[in-house]
Amino acid sequence: MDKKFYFAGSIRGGRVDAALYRRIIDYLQQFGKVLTEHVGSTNLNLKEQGRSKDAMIYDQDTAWLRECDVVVAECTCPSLGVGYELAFAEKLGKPCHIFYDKTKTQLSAMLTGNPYFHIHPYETEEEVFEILLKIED
Ligand code: 6K6
Repeated sequence: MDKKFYFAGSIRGGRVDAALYRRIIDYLQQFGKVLTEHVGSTNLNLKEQGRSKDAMIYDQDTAWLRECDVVVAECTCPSLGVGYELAFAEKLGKPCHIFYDKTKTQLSAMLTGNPYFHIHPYETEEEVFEILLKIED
């Protein structure tokens, strides 16, 4: 059975790293199915869509968090939604791998201070792929 990944990355928090998300999603697809492929899309509608459409997003994403085997989050660009998803995934007992570029940001102590999370600071994009390969071995 293919592994199911939940990839989390900033949407309304800012799309500066969207192309990197796309490359990580493409890389993960060799190991299984990425449930949240849209996070790597380069032409997203970032506007609030009203409570009912946003409620559909929330319902779908929390269902995918329940369904996934592992969460991979890229956290260089801070995002309230990604922080929420990580806390939600922790409560579900899902393994969570958190990546951030340590030359660009400092991660929240609410993540680095929680021993539940697997935290992967990196300096180059190649390191991200090397770590993902080790995780999947
Ligand atoms: C349609 C197509 C692509 O995106 C949309 C509409 N927006 C969202 N769709 C699905 N998931 C979303 C959307 N907005 C936020 N999320 C979830 O929250 C994603 O799983 C991201 O990991 C995270 C980003 O949160 P914010 O706070 O940066 O938006």
